[in-house]
Amino acid sequence: MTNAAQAAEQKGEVDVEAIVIGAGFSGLRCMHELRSRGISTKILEKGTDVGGTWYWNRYPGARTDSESWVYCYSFDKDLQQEWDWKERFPTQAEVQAYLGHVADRHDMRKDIEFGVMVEAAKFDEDSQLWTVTTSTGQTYTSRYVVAATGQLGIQHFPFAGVENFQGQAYHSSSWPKEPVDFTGKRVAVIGTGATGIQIIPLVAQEAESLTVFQRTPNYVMPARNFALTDTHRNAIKRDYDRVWEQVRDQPFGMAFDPVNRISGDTEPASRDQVLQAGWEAGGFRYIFETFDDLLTDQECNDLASEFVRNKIRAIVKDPKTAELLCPTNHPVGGKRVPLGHFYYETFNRDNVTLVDVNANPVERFTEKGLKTADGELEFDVIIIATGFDAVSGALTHMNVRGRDGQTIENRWADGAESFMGMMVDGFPNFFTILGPQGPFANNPPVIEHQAEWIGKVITHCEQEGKLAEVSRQTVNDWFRVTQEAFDSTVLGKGEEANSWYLGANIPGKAHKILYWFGGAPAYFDLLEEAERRGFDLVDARSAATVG
Ligand code: NA7
Repeated sequence: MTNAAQAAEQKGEVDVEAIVIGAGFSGLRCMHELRSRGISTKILEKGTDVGGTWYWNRYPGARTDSESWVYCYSFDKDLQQEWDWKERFPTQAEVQAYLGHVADRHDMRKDIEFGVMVEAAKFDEDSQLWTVTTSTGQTYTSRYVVAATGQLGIQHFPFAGVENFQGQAYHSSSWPKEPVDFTGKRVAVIGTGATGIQIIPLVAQEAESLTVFQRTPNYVMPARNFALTDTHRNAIKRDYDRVWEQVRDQPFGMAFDPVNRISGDTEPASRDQVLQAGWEAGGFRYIFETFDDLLTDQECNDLASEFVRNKIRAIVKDPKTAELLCPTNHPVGGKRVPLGHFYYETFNRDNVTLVDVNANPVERFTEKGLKTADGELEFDVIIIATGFDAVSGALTHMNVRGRDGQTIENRWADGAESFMGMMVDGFPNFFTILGPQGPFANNPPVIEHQAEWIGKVITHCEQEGKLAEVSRQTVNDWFRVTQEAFDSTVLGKGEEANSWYLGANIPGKAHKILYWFGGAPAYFDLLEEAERRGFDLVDARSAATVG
């Protein structure tokens, strides 16, 4: 503990050693980590329960795109034996129940304040403490702040006039707790990202009519969800150590074995068979269990892209609709690949219409529906599935001030940057989980590694009497290798297709790669290397002049 902080704490100025913002997957794991290191921790949470992303995104069809047995924590072996996942891809309700169970099991709720929004966090250079202010006007002083604010906290709502609309309008991430009844209703869904693609097949079954507004078609993989049997669950539980080893070694943090196959070494006649097997296996297995060079070799990616387009053409009966659903301006993986639950099949229903927003843009809400370039369309319910100011939005919308009063919004004016997704120069003792340039992978294992690393940094700083701070150079160096890793893939074309992981989905947002695409295992190794170097912290005394 630094002298100033010690003095402040002795004077009773520290309310708690660490404030964690958010009680989702990251916040709960972080609380566990810090508590186990003897750091007193309080979570401030906007929602009225734990869950984070899984609390807010309760729209029909919301479920994970990662398999349940790896979309969870590994730190508590008894928990993984005790919890029974019901399906391959669990629903929002099931994931939220799981997180509630974790919070209860580890007696976390007593240190979580629900229903409070953090409005500001300010670092004081004299006391070297943070002051966090909430929507209720309450302030807390702490030595550390961890923003476990998730990647999808700030919704993108690009249309004006919703207040004039006489029907029901919902953004997917502010869905009412009570189910919405679509029976006999004329419904619109705007947006066909991972969210819209989950909503559309379910709403189509209830609504009188469903109009889908699509701007960029996606490569939608069939999820092929199934209920887990006791046999399957028990096999996973018996084998959990190996499952976590697979996750540790797989580039995207999934429990898949390496296939050790590249397209160039595979007989042309067999390539379709390989892709067919991946397509049949469901989920992300099409990407990760077919060809290892699918995301790095243009020819291989072209093959995989055309294979999906041909599937769309085979499934969707109306040729015009099928062509509209075929992505052509980006490679498979150039935008986050969504999983569909009979998504393409839904367009064979008589009550479903696809509108190409490029030819007929949505302009605004009206009293009766939507004004598009072609005229007004009337609806009873409009669902806005237009995504998020992802990764950085939750922090740039919060008044976070570091050294010299600089806001993080200002620091990130040219695009969000951090050291390994966790630390930003000029913001001492401040951490992010799943921040910019962290791995693009199944989130829970990434969260676990990051929470543990942050815990180690804090312990180190407490022991050495240091501030946890990195230099601008360290951040720049990490960004450079992140860019290099991304450039070695074929995914750069996602920029033309408004990919959110490039910041390209929000008008005016700086385009910058927001994820490490160098593989989760390499990232975990680099975390260990940084630890051996003393976490790449600057000397607290010279921190103010670094950069
Ligand atoms: P996404 O993936 O950002 O998808 C948003 C969708 O909304 C996408 O199809 C957009 O088209 C569309 N969109 C955005 N703005 C407009 C306007 N102005 N007009 C028409 N259509 C628009 O968000 P999701 O919520 O689906 O998924 C976010 C992540 O959550 C997901 O990847 C998972 O990690 C979980 P575009 O593609 O930009 O042309």
